[in-house]
Amino acid sequence: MSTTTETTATADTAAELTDGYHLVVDALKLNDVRTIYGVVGIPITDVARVAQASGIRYIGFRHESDAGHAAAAAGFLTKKPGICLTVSAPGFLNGLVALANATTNCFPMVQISGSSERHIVDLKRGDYEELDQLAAAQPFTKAAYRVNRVEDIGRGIARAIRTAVSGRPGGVYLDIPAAVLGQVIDAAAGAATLRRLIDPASRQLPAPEAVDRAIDLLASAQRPLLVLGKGAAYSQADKQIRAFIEATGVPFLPMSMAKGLLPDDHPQSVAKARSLALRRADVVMLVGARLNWLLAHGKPPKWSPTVRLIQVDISPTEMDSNRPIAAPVVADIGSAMSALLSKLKPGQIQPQSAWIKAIGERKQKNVEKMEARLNANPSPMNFSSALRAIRDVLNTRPDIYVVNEGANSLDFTRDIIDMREPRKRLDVGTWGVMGIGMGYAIGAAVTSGKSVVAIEGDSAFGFSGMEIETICRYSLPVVTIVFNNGGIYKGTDINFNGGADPAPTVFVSNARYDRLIEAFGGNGHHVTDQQSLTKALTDALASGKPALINCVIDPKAGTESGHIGNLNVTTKIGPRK
Ligand code: ADP
Ligand code: TZD
Ligand code: MG
Repeated sequence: MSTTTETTATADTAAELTDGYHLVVDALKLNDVRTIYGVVGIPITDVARVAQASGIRYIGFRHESDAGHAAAAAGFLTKKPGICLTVSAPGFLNGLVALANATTNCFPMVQISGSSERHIVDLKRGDYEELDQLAAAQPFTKAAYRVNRVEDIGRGIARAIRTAVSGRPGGVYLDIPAAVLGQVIDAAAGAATLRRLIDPASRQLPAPEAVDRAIDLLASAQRPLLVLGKGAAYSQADKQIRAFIEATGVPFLPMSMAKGLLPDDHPQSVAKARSLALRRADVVMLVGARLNWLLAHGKPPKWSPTVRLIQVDISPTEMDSNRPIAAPVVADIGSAMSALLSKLKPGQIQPQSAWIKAIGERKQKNVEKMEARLNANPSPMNFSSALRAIRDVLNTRPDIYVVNEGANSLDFTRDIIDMREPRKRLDVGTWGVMGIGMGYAIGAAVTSGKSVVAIEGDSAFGFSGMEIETICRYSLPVVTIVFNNGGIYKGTDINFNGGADPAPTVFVSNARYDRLIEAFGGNGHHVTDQQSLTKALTDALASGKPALINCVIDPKAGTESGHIGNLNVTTKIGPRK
């Protein structure tokens, strides 16, 4: 009898109290967070445990950069910030790479990190994992906040989420010191501090005169072009964008992560006549694409010296960053495209037929050139022949996510693998960063429940390769294809010193990446020709199980830095002993 009473008393007491750990989880849940990506340890292990117990999915990684990249991918795909959880100092810094990358790419993400004792850290008394994380995060993020009292957890999480997802999306850092996580308070009082965000990413309507200006400029064009960037893909305004493009007949160029927003085989796509379209267009409308290095800063000779520009972007300060924008449209893309559509009069925008014809002819010429390369069947395989086999399998599965990184592995894949559905391609993005591969693949698989094919250079794969254990642990439908040419760009460089050390760009030749995944119960395939590649990929996709295909590519295939070799600064002296 007395035992029963005691048990009830304990339960009652527990029900009346809460702590920082529970409030973090409750605040996230209240704002519809369903998944946390992280690596646990002091002081945040119990955040993950409490999250799991309360029905939030916790995906544990082997390295924080990968957890962060997964969260960033989730942010891009869902329009809600992906959440990454890290431990103090080194774990925080590992995650920060991904947070900075998310910010650079305009993906919404929140990194929540535990941190060490403030009164020790701030006097530099030497705490376990001591670092002023708030200060360290500031320059690399859209914003960085710290919660100093348990009753501010709800406010901190609400602020972090709204900051990440509103306006131009980006990465937000939220610092929660261990002591705050451990603070115990009255449960009802704690619950009262939580807040559910109302409309965290409000629509931003364009000014009517900005819309008129844009339409007038486009209507005055003879050779108009529309460039779709990953901001357009992110906006999920797929219907309005397609309707505007089809209503106007304006040719469009998808940036790499906007591929599939309209299908790559759409008759108005100029992806296969990119250089000609950019060089000759007289009016270009940028939709969620920055005029940065990926678009040669809008400068001749890649662009016409007299081109006039329209830019649709949520960020007013993006305008004029490189070339003057004649018609800025500051708005969210969905609202902007709806407004443009509603103001557009039938037949008002008419690209010259000679322009459409010139693009069509160039496309055909380039496709024929590419087909010749794709139809060759060299032994060992090169990038084109391997990608032809992969393309033929993926053509039957437009629902599959494609993650892609490397140098030559990136360029050839982007050009050869057509995308037919929006937001199905995730790649190295604005920074051209290596290491996103397994994180993005896991983020896409977890978010969508669909299959992912990660096409990876062997160097690129190495940055996050250990996460194949994570993929196996959670039985995710991820097929990783490693284009194994034995090195960074290629596997045949020599050491100019003639010594025993390998050249800076080369790896162990004939490495068996397929055996790595077998250590964790996944399926490894080692392929050296198109037929076995086709079979391995088909089987792997049909099984829905984790697989890794070690795809042997000629070590001589590949060029320095792929398509951006021109960015290497070389002198006539060159490397020497
Ligand atoms: P890409 O690399 O594909 O050319 P960028 O990352 O350079 O694309 O450009 C994306 C742009 O999209 C950024 O300038 C960003 O401000 C903008 N953007 C992101 N989301 C939205 C949105 N919902 N509405 C309008 N613009 C957006
Ligand atoms: N480190 C990081 C984080 N990002 C980078 N972009 C690089 C280093 C430099 N780098 C590139 O720009 S591409 C690349 C590196 C190391 C790898 C290219 O080799 P790969 O691809 O095997 O992945 P290919 O197919 O052999 O060209
Ligand atoms: Mg390589």
